[in-house]
Amino acid sequence: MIMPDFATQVKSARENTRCTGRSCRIALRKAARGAPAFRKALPPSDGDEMMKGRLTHVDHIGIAVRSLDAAIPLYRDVLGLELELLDEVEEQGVKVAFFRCGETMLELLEPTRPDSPIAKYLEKRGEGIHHVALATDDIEAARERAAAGGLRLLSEAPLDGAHGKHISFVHPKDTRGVLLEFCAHADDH
Ligand code: CMX
Repeated sequence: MIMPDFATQVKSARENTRCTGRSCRIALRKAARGAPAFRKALPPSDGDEMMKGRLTHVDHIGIAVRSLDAAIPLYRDVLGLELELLDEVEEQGVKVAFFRCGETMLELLEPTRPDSPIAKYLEKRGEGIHHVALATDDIEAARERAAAGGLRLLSEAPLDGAHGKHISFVHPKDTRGVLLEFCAHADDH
């Protein structure tokens, strides 16, 4: 489906909902969520196909750190977040600590070996936000949609991640400089 440009979408929403300013932005949000009264403000989509591999929420934000021992007290004791899980993902060369913050988690990542992607990241950019992970209940469909949109997937199949999840990365150069991860509970896949 080819999406009209942004100006055309706003014009169409204004015409269809006869609204301006803030109310128009609300109408566009409702249209984007598929609220029936506003659906006509957006171009038609083939419903079921669009739902497959839908990205439902930010599952976690990955933060590269040099040392979990040094970083955990900040997030647990100073910020007061609940430390939910410590894990090691051998395949990725990382040790991780997950902190719950509502529906979203913060994942601190420390490299366990020099060829870990996190070690390379720290060397080049220092500590900071490394990736944003988006949850889906169908990781294969999310991968297919991304690939069909011309995005480069960084593995040929989903990988095992922490927390018993299946994960898959998209190249940051294809997503405006953000390393995106799709993740799904193993049971969902
Ligand atoms: N976010 C944004 N940009 C990034 C990035 C990141 N996390 N990592 C690398 N880049 C950028 C680099 O800055 C560089 O840009 P420039 O060419 O403009 O300098 C470019 O991408 C290439 O980076 P690189 O340092 O040469 O690294 P590689 O190409 O060898 O690898 C990447 C980059 C993303 C392909 C690799 O890190 C990868 O495969 N990542 C996915 C796996 C992963 O990150 N695992 C750790 C987390 C595991 C977990 O959560 O469990």
